[in-house]
Amino acid sequence: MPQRPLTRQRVIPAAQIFMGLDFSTQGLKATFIDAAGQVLAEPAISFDTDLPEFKTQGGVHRHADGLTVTAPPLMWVAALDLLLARMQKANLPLARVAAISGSGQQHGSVYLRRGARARLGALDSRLTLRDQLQDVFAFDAAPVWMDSSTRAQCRERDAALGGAQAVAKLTGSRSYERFTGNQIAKIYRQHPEAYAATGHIALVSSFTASLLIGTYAPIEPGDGAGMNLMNIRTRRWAPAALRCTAPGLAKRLGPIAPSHKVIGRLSRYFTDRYGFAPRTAVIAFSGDNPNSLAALGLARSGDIAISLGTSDTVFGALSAPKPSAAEGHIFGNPINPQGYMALICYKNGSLTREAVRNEFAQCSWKAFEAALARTPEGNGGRIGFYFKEPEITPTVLKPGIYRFGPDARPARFTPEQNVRAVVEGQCLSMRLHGNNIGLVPQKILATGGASVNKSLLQVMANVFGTPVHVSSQPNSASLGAAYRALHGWHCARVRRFVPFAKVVRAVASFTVAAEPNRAKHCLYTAMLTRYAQLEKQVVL
Ligand code: 5FX
Repeated sequence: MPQRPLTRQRVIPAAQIFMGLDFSTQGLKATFIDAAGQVLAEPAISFDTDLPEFKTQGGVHRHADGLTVTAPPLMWVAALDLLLARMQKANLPLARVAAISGSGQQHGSVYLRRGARARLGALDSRLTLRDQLQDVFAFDAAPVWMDSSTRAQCRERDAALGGAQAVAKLTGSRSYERFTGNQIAKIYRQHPEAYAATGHIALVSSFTASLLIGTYAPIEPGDGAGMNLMNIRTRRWAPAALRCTAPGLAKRLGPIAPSHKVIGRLSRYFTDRYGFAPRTAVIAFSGDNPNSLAALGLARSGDIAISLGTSDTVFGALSAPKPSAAEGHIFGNPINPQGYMALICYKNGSLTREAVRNEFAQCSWKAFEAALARTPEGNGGRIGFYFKEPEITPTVLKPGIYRFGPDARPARFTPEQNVRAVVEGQCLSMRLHGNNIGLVPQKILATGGASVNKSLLQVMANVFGTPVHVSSQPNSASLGAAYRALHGWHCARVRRFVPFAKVVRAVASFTVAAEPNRAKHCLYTAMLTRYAQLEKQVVL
């Protein structure tokens, strides 16, 4: 567990520290910061290896239909106790934590039986969370963001609300398979008895916040926008969107609360069992992408982040969003209650690059980088599409790999050409689809595991024609949650909303990792038109 010495805090009274938790797809991380925003410690666990009894691969269960992907919610419950116990053992000063906020993989939903609220409020600190909560779920499998099984429900939503563009205008995105409203509609149709037994539906973020406060936590507008149920402008549930999903939904979802709100105090379970202070504040939890936006302090329109992780995402802050049925999402901005963020999401991120590496570069990133270095920019006109998973952007339900030669006809690639094609294809797609929803960068901040890969960042800089910066702090979602804990705690203390940048000054520092080469950028600009044409062929 990496642990740095605690530094003296500078801005607000001594000794207080802040914790961000990130329930990501693959594991649970925490980031501790002091009041000046300096990172103190970052303990983490992996679901696959630390909780092997749940038998997940990459934190999920993929079902035989190739479309359904779920995770056991009890695993997230067990993970919380496990990580906190490790923190206690490592003597992290939990009693000094003034506020906690958190992050969850977006879109995933948890279905709690009637009576679960009372169970959350009466936890016995001598027993584990897992032992006390194993029977509170109406479903022991939570659909997650990788699920693509709700095409029928998406069609029904589009039809009920006046078409895909109308859904996008109302909720910020057209109907997407992984969006929670469509998952709820599927569960209601397929398991009406279990839906009837469900008293509360939470997102991964609000569910894990509920564990901490001992009652149902509200949903927050950054994450709530990933449901196809919230009016993106008013940040309230859209009655028409609820009506076409399932009956009695408003009371099962509960309220939506601003991102900086103190939603409760840490329950006695955690103060008694782990030694947190009795009045530790819990600030609304949000999704992983909105939290990463907070970590990067993205405020200006030309600053774009590209997160290279299990999912690849391209996102940035926007003041005047134009929701599009064609692609992309508009979410609430977690650090600006009036603002928005735009996001493009790819399911074929790190796992797909890894699959190409394993097949064509001897399972080694060094060999992968060397293959990139040996091949010319533009790959001699070759373009490849690698959908190892059903894809979100563009919508592709059937996995497949498509390779085209310079004459736009199907072609065979050498191992090295495959390596270049996967990287160039992903970067071209990000430029194409990002531009379509107003994400036109003057500067790119790259985060996530694969942002250590210099050759990949060089391709990115050349494709976009902008410098690419990286942070020394890769855990952006848990860091963003820690920053938001500090921000929410400060707003509560002064009893008004204070601009995020005034409270969180020490946003992670960045260094330039790649500068664009003008000639190569021109080459990629010419390639983009061909890429867009070929993409239409593979999507059909
Ligand atoms: C965003 O819309 C996504 O679906 C993914 O980035 C998940 O949030 C990954 F956790």
